[in-house]
Amino acid sequence: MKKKVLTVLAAAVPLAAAVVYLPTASAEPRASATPSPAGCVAPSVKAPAGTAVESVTAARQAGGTIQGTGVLGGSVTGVPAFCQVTVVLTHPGDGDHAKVQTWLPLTGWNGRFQGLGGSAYLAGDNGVGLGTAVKGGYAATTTDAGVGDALDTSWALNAKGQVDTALLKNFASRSQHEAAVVGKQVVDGVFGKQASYSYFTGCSTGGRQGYMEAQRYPGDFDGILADAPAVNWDEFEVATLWPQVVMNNEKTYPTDCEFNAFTDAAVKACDPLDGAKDGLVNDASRCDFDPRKLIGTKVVCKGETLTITAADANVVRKIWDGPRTTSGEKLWAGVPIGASLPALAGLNPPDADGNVTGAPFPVPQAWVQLWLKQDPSFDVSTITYSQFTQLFKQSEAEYDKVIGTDDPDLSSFRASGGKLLTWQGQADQYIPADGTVQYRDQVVRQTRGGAQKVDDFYRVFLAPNTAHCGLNGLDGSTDGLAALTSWVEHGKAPRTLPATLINASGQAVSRDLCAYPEVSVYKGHGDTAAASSFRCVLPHRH
Ligand SMILES: [Ca+2]
Ligand SMILES: [Ca+2]
Repeated sequence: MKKKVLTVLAAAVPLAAAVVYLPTASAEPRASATPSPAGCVAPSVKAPAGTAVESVTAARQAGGTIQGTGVLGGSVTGVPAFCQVTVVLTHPGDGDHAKVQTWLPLTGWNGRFQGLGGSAYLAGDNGVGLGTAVKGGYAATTTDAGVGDALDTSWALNAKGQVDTALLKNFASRSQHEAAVVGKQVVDGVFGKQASYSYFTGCSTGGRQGYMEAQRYPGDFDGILADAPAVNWDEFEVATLWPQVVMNNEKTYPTDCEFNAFTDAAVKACDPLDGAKDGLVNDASRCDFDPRKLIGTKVVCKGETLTITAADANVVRKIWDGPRTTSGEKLWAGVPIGASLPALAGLNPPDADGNVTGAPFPVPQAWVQLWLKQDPSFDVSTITYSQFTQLFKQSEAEYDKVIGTDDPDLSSFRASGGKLLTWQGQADQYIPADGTVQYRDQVVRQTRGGAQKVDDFYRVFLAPNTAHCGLNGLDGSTDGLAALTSWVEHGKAPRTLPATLINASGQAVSRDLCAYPEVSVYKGHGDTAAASSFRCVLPHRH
């Protein structure tokens, strides 16, 4: 289980080796002068408002292969020599120490600055993203926000056993902004020249941080690439525990193999609804598969023949439907049809007596135990349906303003000329894309001129059959940063986002991802493996 968790979390790290780079603007050397640092020496850094600088150090690094730190690991090869500047910040009185790292290429700087976000409970990058950025010519900055690794939540509670609100604020909102302020100064100090453009990139927690920047610190970045964003944190972080709550309350624990039988059947049934049997569910909103169709079906799991029961189908129906109150009011989106079910509905191996128990995904489990219950020993398997509703509402009441990251007022970001670009997999097993498009719909409602005006500065692209942060290399690839730099620097708004996707048969196919709310439909002729056989249209609502 742990290995699986790490594999999917690692998907949030741009694995350079696995990414197929399309011909892009970001890969071109910039024509303008590219200053080299006079030397790798610690620059003077003015403390961002509310902070004090504890130390500034600089060290020349040889580059080469960079190994990612912590549980996410990963590596990037061929990184040129760089200057590493480390600035430690504190918020006086809070006793925190946030480490802001900036990596500056010693040669070939492209004139751009890039801030990098984190994954799960990791606030920043583990080195792989920084190395990839330097390799691409960027000067790059990240911060650890004074917290821990991706699954390290030891910082959640203070010595009194209460929520450490200072560290939560670091993680939720302020440290990323402070890193941007510091990183830009470091670039200026080391190169003797300000960056021409500044960008932010992140997926999952990193995506959420990008949205927080756009909402609260609209002047920090010219362009923000915020993928599969963990916005609506207060809601979905509880909602992702729902599959476990369903299994425990229904006392039914389908195996991974049985869950996958439901997903495979649904994908197969929904594939042709978009006009092309291409192994992709292009319009997920049309996919409405009744899990009861599988009752009585026999599936072979690890050599054993199992029969799908009505109880199994009921569990899947509730997980796809998503959390509801006991009176039937919908609380949040469920796991999307087509997304991996065992990711959140994982099981522990049977004990000596053959009893099976759920293995909750550690990220929402920690959120409930620590930030909601303030009790690290709280057993999430005891949560009833009515207690689930209470936890969900508690999370909204206490944390919406802290980490919800769902303020639809992007007028200042828009006025500053910023561009916000997002892609997300429609088979995201951790963060349903429904929350992301719901946010965009709210921005549209809030913006005079509606969707057309929003398209001028904020676009969302959905990727069929793609898992959480999957286009970073596991499920396919796209070059969102190239599209973003072209938008920011040349005013070319991306109408589509060219991508490589992996269809249900495991084949790589090219597709132009459509800007939400448009969906991809088959033209009726031509190779279904080619993007040119499809076009983007507004979906038929039904
Ligand atoms: Ca299809
Ligand atoms: Ca909220």
